Amino acid sequence: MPAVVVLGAQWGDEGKGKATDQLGSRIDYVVKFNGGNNAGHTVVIDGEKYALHLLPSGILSPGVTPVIGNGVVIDLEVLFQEIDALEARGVDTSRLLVSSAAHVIAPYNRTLDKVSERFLGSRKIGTTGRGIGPTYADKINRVGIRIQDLFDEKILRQKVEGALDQKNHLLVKVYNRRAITVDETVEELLGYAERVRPYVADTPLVLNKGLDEGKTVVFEAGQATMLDIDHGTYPFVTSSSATAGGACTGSGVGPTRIDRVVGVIKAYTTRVGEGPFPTELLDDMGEHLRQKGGEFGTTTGRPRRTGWYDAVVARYAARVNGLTDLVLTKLDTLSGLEKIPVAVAYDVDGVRHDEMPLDQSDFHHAKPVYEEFDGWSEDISDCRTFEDLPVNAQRYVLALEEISGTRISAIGVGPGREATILRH
Ligand code: 2SA
Ligand code: GDP
Ligand code: MG
Repeated sequence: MPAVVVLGAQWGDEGKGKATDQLGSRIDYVVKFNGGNNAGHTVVIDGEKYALHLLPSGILSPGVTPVIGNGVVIDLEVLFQEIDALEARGVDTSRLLVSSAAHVIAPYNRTLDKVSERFLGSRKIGTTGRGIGPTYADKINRVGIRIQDLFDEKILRQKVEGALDQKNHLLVKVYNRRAITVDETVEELLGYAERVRPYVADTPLVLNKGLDEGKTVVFEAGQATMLDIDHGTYPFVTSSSATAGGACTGSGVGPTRIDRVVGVIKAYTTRVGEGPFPTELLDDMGEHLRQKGGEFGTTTGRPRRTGWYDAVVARYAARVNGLTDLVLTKLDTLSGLEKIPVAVAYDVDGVRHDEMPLDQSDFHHAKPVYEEFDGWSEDISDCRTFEDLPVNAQRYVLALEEISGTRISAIGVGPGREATILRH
């Protein structure tokens, strides 16, 4: 499996970090290709918990080269906080490579993210407030700051001046905030230049050469399919390409080189932030899943919204990503339930939709059509083969595989690296 994309098939927090980390001993490079420190990936190794944001999950495996690709947006302060915190715990971060074309989250973009959410009020997106949207907007507007700009003060100053011309107008006139100066911004960014320099590399060249030599590369997505800027529940999405295509544009590796696309999917569904969520449970059962599954944001600590598995979403994710496999996670959270409903289709104003409605406003009031499965009472966290699972858990997995249209090649039964059942 020389080139494998690992991405989220729902609204994020499916357990991509664990899935990527688990491949650790068999891979050479892990590339993060989209998003930034809005991401939160929790990995548990020998009972020790690591929360990663900007660094690829591969950083925890000795021998893996972690790569921050050109599609990522980097908050330099957070990058070095994360590096320092991992080094203090004995993790070697020296192999890290950073693309010179990755964009930098300038301090004014963090401010703009927060004030614009406040300004939107009830129409807010529910962002993580990390400056992600405004930084990608700058990239598309061609006024962004890239890592390579940190090494030429003249160019950096010109770019910051250009960007601040527009931002200060917004900040002062629309949001009633103080203007941000070019000097303070340039000084802050330049302060990181020498520290980041040793990590900077021509990452598309490194990765393509690696593939030529038969090395194994994992492309690790942040966020997920339903939060993708093109394929997600727009406008309640993040501002990057979290789907399989993003792995190519965000890393500089072409689609002909990708061998497998693995969708990580929870045995139920969660979402954090605003936006439509047809199978959401606003009752005690929703609270039960949140508490039992520990469903709180890895980055912001926000309670996650919870609901049943949605096979319409799973099939959609399979289609837009060309999934070859699903990794089903958190099956253990469902232990102890008598019945487990699964959405197999939607009802929109009396019309059955077996696939995702074309129109977002239909999706906003889609009502799930449920099929119910029998639950199991046993604790499954020590199961290590499919046959170890109670028969109703096996039936549930096989039913999800069938209605989702993609083989389930691994099953998560706990947060630890070892708590996984491999099937293919
Ligand atoms: P942003 O900040 O512009 O990317 O927010 C836009 C939407 O994307 C959602 N989003 C996320 N959803 C799930 N998990 C994310 N990472 C953290 C985690 C989130 C946290 O792992 O738990 O700690 O709150 C993530 N990042 C962005 C966000 O909620 C908005 O709906
Ligand atoms: P990511 O953003 O997709 O990497 O996911 P997060 O790390 O934000 O959230 C997933 C959470 O579930 C983390 O706390 C993981 O440790 C945990 N986790 C992952 N797989 C499993 C599993 O199979 N069972 C249980 N109980 N927890 C899991
Ligand atoms: Mg997460």
